[in-house]
Amino acid sequence: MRASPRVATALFVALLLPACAGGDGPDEELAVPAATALETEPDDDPAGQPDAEPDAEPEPDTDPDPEPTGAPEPEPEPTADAQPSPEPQPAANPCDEREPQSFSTSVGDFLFEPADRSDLCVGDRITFTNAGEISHTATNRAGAFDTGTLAAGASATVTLDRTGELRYVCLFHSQMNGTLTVVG
Ligand SMILES: [Cu+2]
Repeated sequence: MRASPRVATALFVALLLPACAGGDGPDEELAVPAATALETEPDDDPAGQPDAEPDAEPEPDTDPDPEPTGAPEPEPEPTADAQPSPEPQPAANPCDEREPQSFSTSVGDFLFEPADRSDLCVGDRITFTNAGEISHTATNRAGAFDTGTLAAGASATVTLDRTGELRYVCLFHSQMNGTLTVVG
């Protein structure tokens, strides 16, 4: 029942091999946790990287949005429509295109010549000159103007200060009348 030398050698070798392998084993086991520790450390850095990525993404999103949504193109169209409208306005009032003017009206015995004038403007002046032999007036009863009494050869100038059809008469001779039309 005694063990042969070969068996004893085999047992010895069997004991040595595990011993040698066991010495290497603990070193490898220690190296493995060290590697895992290094892997956990980099996790902190990646955590910072994802934060930077989301910050950069919202910026490009906001920039492209205002450009396409900014609709300055429709705005010029309404302005183009508004431009034609102001053009007819100056044409409607010729008095905006000229300076005040002066006119002369002859006052005869029992008539004004010319009696009527049109297209007058505020600021225009009318000079009435009595070319007759008796006194007359050119009077707007609404108070727009009044020459007062004009003796033979006398004259007076009135300035138009309002728009409208300004009728006037001679206070001495009701058959003497005329109309000054002030348009602007
Ligand atoms: Cu008169």
